[in-house]
Amino acid sequence: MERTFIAVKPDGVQRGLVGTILKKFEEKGYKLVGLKLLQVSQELAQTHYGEHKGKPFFDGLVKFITSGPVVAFVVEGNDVVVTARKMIGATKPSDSAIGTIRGDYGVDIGRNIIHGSDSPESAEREISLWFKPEELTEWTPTISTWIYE
Ligand code: IDP
Ligand code: MG
Repeated sequence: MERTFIAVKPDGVQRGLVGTILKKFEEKGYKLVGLKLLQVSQELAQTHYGEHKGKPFFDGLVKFITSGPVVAFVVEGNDVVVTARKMIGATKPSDSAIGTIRGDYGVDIGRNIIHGSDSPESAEREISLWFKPEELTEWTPTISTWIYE
């Protein structure tokens, strides 16, 4: 089973979209294994977005992601990394299909509601950056046999 890291960014939290977003992942059939609300530090923001350091939007991105609480969570399931990215939509909301999270709720690339890991390697890195091992819970949903053959 694969895991991915998802974060509802400060705009998503401020707009009251946390429940809506969590519901989409729950209804899809993914298992929630970690969840928290936190104020992101400068250090965490810069490390998380390290690949974008030096780009023109980097400072604004760090300022934005540290501007208010973020809801971070980890979901588990078959092919969850790639499927979560499909559920999230393209980086630029105007390129995101209607029905995706960014396509339905986002307008501006700098306020695109949600983050999702872009590969299994990024997911591992981001999960260990945002969560301590003891903050992730192993459990078996009773509905598992109705989601997996
Ligand atoms: P992703 O979130 O879809 O993986 P990335 O290219 O990794 O997209 O960029 C990370 C985040 O940086 C985006 O979600 C967006 O919030 C922000 N970002 C990316 N490109 C721009 C830009 O051109 N202007 C403003 N913000 C940007
Ligand atoms: Mg990215």
